[in-house]
Amino acid sequence: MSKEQQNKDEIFAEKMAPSDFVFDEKVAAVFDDMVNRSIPGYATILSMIGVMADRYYQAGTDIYDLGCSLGGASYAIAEQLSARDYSIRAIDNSEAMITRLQQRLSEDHTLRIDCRCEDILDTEIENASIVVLNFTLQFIPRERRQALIDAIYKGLTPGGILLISEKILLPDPELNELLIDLYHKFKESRGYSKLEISQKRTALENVLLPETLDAHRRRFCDSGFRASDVWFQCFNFASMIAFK
Ligand code: GEK
Repeated sequence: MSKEQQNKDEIFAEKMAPSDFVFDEKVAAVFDDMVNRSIPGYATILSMIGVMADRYYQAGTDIYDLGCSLGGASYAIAEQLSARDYSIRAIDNSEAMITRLQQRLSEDHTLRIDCRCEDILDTEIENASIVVLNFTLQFIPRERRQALIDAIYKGLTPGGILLISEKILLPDPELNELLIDLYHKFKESRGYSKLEISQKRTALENVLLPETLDAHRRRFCDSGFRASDVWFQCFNFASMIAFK
């Protein structure tokens, strides 16, 4: 583990005035720790994305990792495809994330990961057999999500797949509250205090906008995906696959 990966997330540890969450340098510096302690099953999700990429990657196509942060999904895919002639486009609109990812990539020239700082709403997706949206769509304004999924569908080759993970809403309010509460217990078990959990929740309120699994399914169907389903879920976090 590199020195950078050991940085502990203490961003919300002290009492502070509420403000919206942003993917700035402070977050990028502790992101590995944050994501591992905040997303139940994160390490499993990444390695399974690698396994699925290995099955569905088509030679001569590109892989897109949209909202790549520090490239967790890209690295997992690169590891699985290391013996093949793959090409990954890792995109994020946080300069802090991309600067750090570039630095990491410069340490290993065997990786075929090309990263760039760009709004994924402007990304031209073409000749893709795999598109990854690992906990990214939830940060896109709701009214722009259909157009993004449409663009992904259009850019996928026949037989291509979309791998997407999201924080989700449950239609039943009681169950929804229960899963949120269990999720907060999970965070406490990972060392976050009640104050950290509540301040982060407030910071994400206007920024991370979850939807139900049905809303996601409907959107995939409306874009033209022939089938989609959940392949992993823990509390209110779910990973889905959609097939072109
Ligand atoms: C992982 N996928 O480790 N354009 C580009 N990037 C964006 C946009 C946008 N419009 N909106 C948000 N992002 C990663 C984890 S984190 C999830 C993804 C989380 C980026 C944002 O800058 C951030 O890096 C990422 O989406 C979301 O597998 O922190 O919960």
